[in-house]
Amino acid sequence: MQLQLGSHTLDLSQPKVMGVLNRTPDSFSDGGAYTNIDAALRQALRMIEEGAAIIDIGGESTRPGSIAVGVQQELDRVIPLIERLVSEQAALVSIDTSKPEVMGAAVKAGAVMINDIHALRLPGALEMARVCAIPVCIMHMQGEPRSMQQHPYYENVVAEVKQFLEERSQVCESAGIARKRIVIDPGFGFGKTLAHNLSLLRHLDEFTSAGQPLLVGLSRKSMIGALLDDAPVGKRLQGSVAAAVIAVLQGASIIRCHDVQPTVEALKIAAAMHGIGC
Ligand code: 7PM
Repeated sequence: MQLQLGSHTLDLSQPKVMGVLNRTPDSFSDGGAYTNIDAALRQALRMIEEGAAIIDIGGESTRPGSIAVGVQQELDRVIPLIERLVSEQAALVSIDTSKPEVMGAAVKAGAVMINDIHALRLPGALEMARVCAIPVCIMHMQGEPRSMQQHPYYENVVAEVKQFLEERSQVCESAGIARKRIVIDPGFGFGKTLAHNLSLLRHLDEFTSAGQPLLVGLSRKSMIGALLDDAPVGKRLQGSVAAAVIAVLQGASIIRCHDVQPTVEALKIAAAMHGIGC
């Protein structure tokens, strides 16, 4: 499978890593705007050196319990960084947003992919993604970030998440977004209990049947912490890498993560197993 990202063709026969770059105040808290953008740029360049194929840039915190930010604030956080990264021709940039205004501005600044945890459900997002004509990752989420972890409930989490992604893919297609540009993501941790997340991981291979690339984000998430005797975020590296390996063995093509170098190395081992052909 291949994904056309601007003028670059991403070969997904080997799993690829998407490095996370959050431009939210909690991730780059000290100093003025200039220091912030420099620190963010350095982090992006480091992730590229370590083997990230895509850098996912977000200016809106989506962590459980978080509150929404305004359009201008989000633009201020992400656009200068995208412009600098793209001008140095350093990276393929994905814009992590649900707001059509931010999608449009980011693509104008050089982003080549849209990552939307709301799966283009905000007013105007579907139309903006169509006009941008670049790949879009649509993610499943039950509820909204503010409250989604309060009472996640499913009759059958795998069937329901699959059905949602298929329905949204159809809506996107009807709106004029080519199916080969639609990447799907079950949304680990987004309105899901540990048991729900584990069911999704166990049955992840079922999500590849539609022939669309599968992206997953497991890095540092609470499910990893829960499985490691409530390890804090800083102690979830090995668990996150293990989860990434499981995900690619189950058919995931793109791994969204924070710790690029260890993840890239681990995925090379997993990919090598498929490579020998005997
Ligand atoms: C707290 C909880 C902080 C979760 C940050 C997060 C995904 C995503 C995020 C994902 C796609 C994080 C997440 N997770 N986009 N954005 N898939 N497509 O780990 O799993 O950054 S936010």
